[in-house]
Amino acid sequence: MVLIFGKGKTGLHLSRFMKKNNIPFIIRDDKDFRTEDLKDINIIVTSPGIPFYHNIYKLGKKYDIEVIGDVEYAFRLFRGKIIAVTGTDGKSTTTYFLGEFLKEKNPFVGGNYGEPFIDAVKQKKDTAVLELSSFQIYSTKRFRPNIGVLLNVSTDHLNWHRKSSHYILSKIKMFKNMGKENIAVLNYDIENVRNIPTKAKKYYFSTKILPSQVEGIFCCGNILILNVDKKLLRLDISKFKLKGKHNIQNLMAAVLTAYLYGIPLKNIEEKIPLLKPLPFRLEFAGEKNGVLFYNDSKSTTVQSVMKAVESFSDRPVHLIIGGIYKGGDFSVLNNYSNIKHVYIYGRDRYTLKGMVKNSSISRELSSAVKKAFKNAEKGDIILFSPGCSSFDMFKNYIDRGEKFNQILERLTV
Ligand code: UMA
Repeated sequence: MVLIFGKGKTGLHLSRFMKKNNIPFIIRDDKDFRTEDLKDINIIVTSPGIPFYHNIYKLGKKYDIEVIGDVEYAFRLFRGKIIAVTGTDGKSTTTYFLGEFLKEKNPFVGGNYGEPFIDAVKQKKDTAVLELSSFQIYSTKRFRPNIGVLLNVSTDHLNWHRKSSHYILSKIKMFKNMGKENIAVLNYDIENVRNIPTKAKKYYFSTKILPSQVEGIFCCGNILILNVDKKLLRLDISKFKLKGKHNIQNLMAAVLTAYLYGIPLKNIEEKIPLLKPLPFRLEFAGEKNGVLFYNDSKSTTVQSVMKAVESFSDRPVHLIIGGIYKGGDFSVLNNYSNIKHVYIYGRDRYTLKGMVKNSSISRELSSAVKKAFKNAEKGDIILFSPGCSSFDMFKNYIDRGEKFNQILERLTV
């Protein structure tokens, strides 16, 4: 019998799958689990949010019951091809791009982004494009994708992983499992990503010209150059709508991956002008009194705040950050000359205030927005890029983004 541990979205989808396939199971979480529940259990399947130091792992060891995450469980049952995207930032956007490029193949697109991987098994899909968080990779054992994409690595989620080496290890894990018939798509510009240990064939993406012997993709202005199998191919991206260098990186990773998967370059090129920012990912939210508002509620790391600020390098920015601090050095924000002022709100506002010089604090998001609007002049940008978790005041980043839009609607000129 299976013990599903966790009663969130993952637990719910796992239990639906097991019901449909007549797999005996019980579902528990911290609130109702008792050690006696382990009596007839031969495997425990955890949800991504169950940390590696949780007691369920210790109990599994003690009673000799295997404990695996939902991704490993689905992997053992899935018969199609897997493209897995991971990294600290840009995972959702890159996964979405890939979903668009592969659309005619009708792939499953999910993982950390949207629906859990088990749904791909249920739907008997030929291909799964998965966004995987470090939480999800950590709880795998044999999981290995046909194509693995690593966008970047920085020390996000230190509160969950406790040590940065642990976090980095979990990102590397899936590449270690890959064999020479698999493909790794890696960021050439980050040394520890470039040199990641794997037997998979490596292809790279870079914002600088790649040496001719290195296979991959790089950009020159509005042109992407693909160097694969001794062929040099060009791709026009002048109609690509998303802002920022990081989105070019995400695009390059997705184009290269889709091409290596077998999608003709012409079909990929046609889709590029149609790509849109994901909701609450540096999304234009409106204009008031000549002041432009951008909603980047999905930003939960200092790296994503930096990328958002850099996207407006030619404009004065009033930056709003705050929530639950997950680690990272926010003092880097002191180096940006385009930031006029930083408005900090939420539970960990004092911690953040200690790092950011030109800043002020408010308890509520609405007061921070009002202050920013009062100070902003025509042509300025008000950028909501919290860089922290949302759970102090909101259900998740979507709820947080929606609340920001409501505050904006009610702002009086
Ligand atoms: N629980 C416990 N004890 C714990 C922790 C959790 O009992 O210590 C149980 C509770 O019953 C709780 C449930 O586990 O209700 C929650 O499980 P979960 O946190 O794994 O949440 P799910 O609803 O299953 O959502 C998960 C992902 N959540 C996390 O990784 C924290 C979702 O990513 C993902 O979309 C979903 O699976 C589908 O695959 C969200 C996320 O915030 C979007 N991800 C992080 C991020 O993007 O930064 C990694």
